[in-house]
Amino acid sequence: MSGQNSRVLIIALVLILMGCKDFSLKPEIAVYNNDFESEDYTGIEGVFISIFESNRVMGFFNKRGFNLNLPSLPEHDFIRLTFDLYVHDSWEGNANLDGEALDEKDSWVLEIDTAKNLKGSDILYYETTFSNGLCIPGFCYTQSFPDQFPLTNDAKKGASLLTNGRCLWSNTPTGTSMYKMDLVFPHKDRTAVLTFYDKLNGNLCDESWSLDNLSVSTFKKE
Ligand SMILES: [Ca+2]
Ligand SMILES: [Ca+2]
Ligand SMILES: [Ca+2]
Repeated sequence: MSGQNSRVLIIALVLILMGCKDFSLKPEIAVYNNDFESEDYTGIEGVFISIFESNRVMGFFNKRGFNLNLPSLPEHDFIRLTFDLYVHDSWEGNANLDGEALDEKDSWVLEIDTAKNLKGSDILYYETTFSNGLCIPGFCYTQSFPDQFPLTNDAKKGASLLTNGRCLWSNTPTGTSMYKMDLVFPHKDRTAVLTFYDKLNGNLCDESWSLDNLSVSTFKKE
């Protein structure tokens, strides 16, 4: 399966699961849960905690991120991650997609088992872009989410909450957009390393992200 096809499969699975009201009936096993309030960072490399609106979050990050090591998973066919992703300040999404500088996009990335030397098609790689930029009829700093890069959607599409910015836009009441992420990947190995990072181009005050309420579960094919 090509990388593109596997991404399509992942999107399809996410859509199916999101639309499945009986999800709790599947044999889903919780394997990790952290709201970062209790200072338990077992398995995490790259811990950086800050307070955002009276809440402890992982981050904020710019051009970096963290790993979560899960060393003993139950037997499973799929791994599911849910978390709150805070997109702070002036992310421009795909703003430069049609220009010369493709690297200028503001991406957020999740990789699973990067170091396991998997075949290219088996590497689990999720990349999307977010935008907090202007989006009016006729002009929009588009983003890829809720799809993966390089698809295009309006800025802030799918956001669950808009709140104050973090730094550059700290006085802007819509300067942060929060997304309730829910991602499912085919995965069988009994260990997993989850790598969360970004490919931002501005500095930390210009654009950054934080993450909270991270849960991981596994389930088997029925
Ligand atoms: Ca928290
Ligand atoms: Ca920016
Ligand atoms: Ca940017």
